[in-house]
Amino acid sequence: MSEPLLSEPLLPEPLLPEPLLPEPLTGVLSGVLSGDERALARAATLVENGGGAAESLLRALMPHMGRALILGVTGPPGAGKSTLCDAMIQHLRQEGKSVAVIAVDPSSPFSGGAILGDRIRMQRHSGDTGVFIRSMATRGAHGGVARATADLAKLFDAAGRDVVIIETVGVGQSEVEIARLAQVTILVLVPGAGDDVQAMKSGVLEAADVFAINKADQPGAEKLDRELQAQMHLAGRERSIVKTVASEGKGVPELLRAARECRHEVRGVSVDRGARVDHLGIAVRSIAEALKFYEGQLGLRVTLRETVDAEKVHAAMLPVGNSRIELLEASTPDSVIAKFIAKRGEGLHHVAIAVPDLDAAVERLKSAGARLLNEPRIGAGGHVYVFIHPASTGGVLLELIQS
Ligand SMILES: Nc1nc2c(ncn2[C@@H]2O[C@H](COP(=O)(O)OP(=O)(O)OP(=O)(O)O)[C@@H](O)[C@H]2O)c(=O)[nH]1
Ligand SMILES: [Mg+2]
Repeated sequence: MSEPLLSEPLLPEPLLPEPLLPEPLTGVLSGVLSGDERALARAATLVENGGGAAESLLRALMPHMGRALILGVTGPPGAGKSTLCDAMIQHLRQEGKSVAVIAVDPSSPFSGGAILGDRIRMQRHSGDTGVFIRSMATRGAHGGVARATADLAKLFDAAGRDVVIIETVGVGQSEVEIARLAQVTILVLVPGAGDDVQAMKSGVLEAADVFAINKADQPGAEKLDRELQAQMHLAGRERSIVKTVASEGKGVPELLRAARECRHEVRGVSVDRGARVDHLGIAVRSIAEALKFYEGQLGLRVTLRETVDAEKVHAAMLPVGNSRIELLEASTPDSVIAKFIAKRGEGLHHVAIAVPDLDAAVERLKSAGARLLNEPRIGAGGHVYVFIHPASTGGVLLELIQS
């Protein structure tokens, strides 16, 4: 057997080590990761202030990010956003979920008046370490608020909070921007008094993933529901509309369910936690030739060979960790692999990603305008798969497989 190739270092020089965190930050970092609330408060202040220390801390926390559900709650002043947040916190705590809230108040650059109100509304959770509430005034720094809010959300995510709620008053463009930081944005509207849906600022409705018609105990909720449905129908968009009475906790479980379902769709393909690279398909003239390298030199092993008649290919599978390399050889002269090699030479033919819900992924890709090459069909190993044209993917044929 030949020498394994990887016994030689791949890189001429070792990679530079990450700069170490300054001493005081390592304490904050370990505190944040171990769930210490005081460390989290210190980290939040650091992150809010921005600058080099904040950057270093966030970089060090990066491997721990990506787990939280990040919910935006926006809507006009007095719609009941804080009351609704409070009711959602209550419900999430009963489920055993930990929560962080970022209350952004762009309307009062100097006084903390409204923010104080928010704190009071949510303060029944103040003794609960499972709830961390941070209020932030905008201090007139426009781009800065979005940045600080995004970074705080990342911090709370890395700190292991299951749900991060961002409350903003949704009246203008900058708030819409903040709403976009969230994975799912809930737009809180109330019946009656001049909130004609048609007159609503453009961009505000578009920012919503889920509508909450709050104060549904007051007249006009049905009318607003109908108006919203009509508006969504016109725009060709499907959005959940949930009626709530935040002050009584009514409709809150339904609202959270809608938000979670929506997040599932939003994350459907690439960002989905369950998605992974299934295999890399490499077009070769001869599998036997290629194996001299992959088996003989690299040290991988073929675990399965098969011929897929529908695609006119011979395939050899070589596992690499959780995924594998698939060597593909044309089984007939008119095989796509033969055509590929004639046109582009041997090389990477496709990348295959396994997703937990292929149908949802396909739906989403279609509505987003991606170019699918086939309807989902059954291929090698009984897997259902679909191909996406390289024009949509940056030049690589992409295969999605039901995992
Ligand atoms: N009748 C009724 N009143 C509600 C409901 N939800 C909230 N309220 C009341 O509406 C008022 C405003 O509620 P907040 O939760 O402060 O509203 P907000 O949207 O956070 O307000 P800002 O942060 O100032 O923009 C409060 O007096 C609440 O008690 C509801 O479902 N029904
Ligand atoms: Mg509020």
